[in-house]
Amino acid sequence: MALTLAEKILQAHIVDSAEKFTKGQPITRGSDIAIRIDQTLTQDATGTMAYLQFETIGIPRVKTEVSVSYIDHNTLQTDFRNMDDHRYLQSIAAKYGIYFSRPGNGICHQVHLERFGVPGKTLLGSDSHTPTGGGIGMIAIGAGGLDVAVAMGGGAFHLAMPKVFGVKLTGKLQKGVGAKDIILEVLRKESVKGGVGAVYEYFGPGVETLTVPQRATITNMGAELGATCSIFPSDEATKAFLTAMGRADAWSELKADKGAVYDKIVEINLDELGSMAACPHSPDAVQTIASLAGKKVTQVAIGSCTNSSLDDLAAVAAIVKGKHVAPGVEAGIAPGSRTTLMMAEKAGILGELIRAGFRILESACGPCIGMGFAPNSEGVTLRTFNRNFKGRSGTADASVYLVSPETAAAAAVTGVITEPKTLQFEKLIGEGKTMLSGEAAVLNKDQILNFAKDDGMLIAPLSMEEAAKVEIVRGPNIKPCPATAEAAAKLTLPVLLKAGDNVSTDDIMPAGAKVLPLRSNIPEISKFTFERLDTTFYERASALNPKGCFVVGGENYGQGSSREHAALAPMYLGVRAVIVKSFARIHKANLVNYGIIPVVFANPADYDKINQGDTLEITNIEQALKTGGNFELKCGANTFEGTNTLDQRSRNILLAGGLAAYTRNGGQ
Ligand code: MIC
Ligand code: SF4
Repeated sequence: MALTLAEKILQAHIVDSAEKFTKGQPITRGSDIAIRIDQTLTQDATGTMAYLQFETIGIPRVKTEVSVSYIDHNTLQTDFRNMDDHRYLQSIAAKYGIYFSRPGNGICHQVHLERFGVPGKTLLGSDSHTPTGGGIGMIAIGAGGLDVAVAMGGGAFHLAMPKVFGVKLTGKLQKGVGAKDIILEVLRKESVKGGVGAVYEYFGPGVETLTVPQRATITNMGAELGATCSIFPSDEATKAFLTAMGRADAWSELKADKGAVYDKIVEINLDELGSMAACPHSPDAVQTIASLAGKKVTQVAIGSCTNSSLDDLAAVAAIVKGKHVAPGVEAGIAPGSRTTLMMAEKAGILGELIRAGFRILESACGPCIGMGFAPNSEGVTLRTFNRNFKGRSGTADASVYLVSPETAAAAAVTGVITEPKTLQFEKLIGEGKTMLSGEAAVLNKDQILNFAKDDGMLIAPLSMEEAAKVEIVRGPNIKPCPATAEAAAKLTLPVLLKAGDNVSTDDIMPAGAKVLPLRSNIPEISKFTFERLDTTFYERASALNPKGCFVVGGENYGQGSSREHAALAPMYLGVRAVIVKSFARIHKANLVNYGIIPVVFANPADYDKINQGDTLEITNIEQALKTGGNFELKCGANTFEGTNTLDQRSRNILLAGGLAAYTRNGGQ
């Protein structure tokens, strides 16, 4: 039977499955599987909690092939806290056999693609954009830090066998149109919840026209579709990219079988694709640039793990060449990695950007996560990033448009939203070629190799003997992870918050320069829980604690980031169950890991029968967790059902009072 590429890689990694299956035959979609994880990555904002959990597992060294700890989020050091976290993470990496990517080396996903990614391997990362690795044919999945800690300890990653959606690309991108426009088109068609429970697999003749950085832009933003991950085949373009990175040995050819069957197919003709933007405040609010043209822009930001490769910087430099940033615009650029920055310097791209008036920001997440470069009041900012949730930029009333580097560059020099194809420019990088091939290439192979091979900002794991001598360094802001509550037989509690659709983890636990330094300190960070939706939540929840409360929400609850703080802090404040119309994948898993029961309205219309402040009863928690049957809910005179969407392992985790307790009791 012909299999998709995603199925082939998943099958090769299955260590346990609920259903008996024959290798080479499709596995029933939705059935529970457990896969071996070859590589892990963490970043500093989620890493401290992940490693605090990892320490409690009590093993001397990680059991993965490669584990990397990146510092890229909390690099705005306004006091001791962030650098204390960096030191803690560096000492943990030294002690447990983990690579350490020092601050300044770049954004985790970009660096991982360049230095560690291997086609056909599995990667689990404590960051929702880990699927970037799908750009070179990896099954790369984002997860909560606790799941990543378990994987570092050699444990499997549990998931429901995803559906595989095919995206058939034909034609070739036209001048001024970028890879970002492809994924924006997929988002326009599929929405921010279209990919829940699915992998997007790209195929068709259009694939070979795309470079690895372009493919990585697309797989990166598969996270915004709610997908488990996205994947491209590993082909000649992948080989060229890995060769340029001095890692030709890592390459192997990977593709779907001829005649592979997809659960559905989305078709995009690149010849016909135009420039697009995701309008405020959702990555799927996509419109054509033609329909927005002429709108005044006050800020342009280029970078993030989505669009910060050499190709991206070159595309910007080509458009701004000989021009200046318009007087009404502030423009900034954050190259994705130190390698990219060095290559951009050598190729003359950096000089062109500085000359044009771009502010050069460090190679880190920066403005993407509200760490500086916030827009002005009511500002209009064009960003090459992947998320535009309200307030994430640091300015609550700003309008954030997500666009390609080409569109961002065009607005930077004209001061208004402009279709790049209407401007005169020459591409600096050969069309459809990798950055090292073709006459139009900006750097030759040897020049790129020189930079790529300089791993001076990566610290390799120590020998077992050396590692045993390492002392862990813990700053005063690093507090232990709080314990979870035990499962209750039934609960009668007030609904402390009723929220709408598409609540993001940024809404549940904001990031930004003020809050991010508290990631290692749950009691402190919990003061910001739901701050964006209701500034009184913390006080009201604290007054009720330890009795507890419920939260009610709409569709796609918990979309966005993998931050487990969006489960940990509510847990710490006494939230015992979250009842919604539907959940985003990672957040639902994080709730389970921290002992909060995720319940789904069996009839979405029942959502309207509950008001904030009502007392709600879940009458059969223990029984539902033991049997897998539905939850029974009572609110005043109304009774209704909550669908039990939990697999057996998740139910056992909840019965044990969370993943840490479950693992301590010998659970796998
Ligand atoms: C994000 O883009 O929202 C983040 C910050 O990278 C998060 C991780 C975090 O909250 O630390 C993510 O995408 O998972
Ligand atoms: Fe960093 Fe932004 Fe990417 Fe998250 S989405 S990893 S904050 S660059």
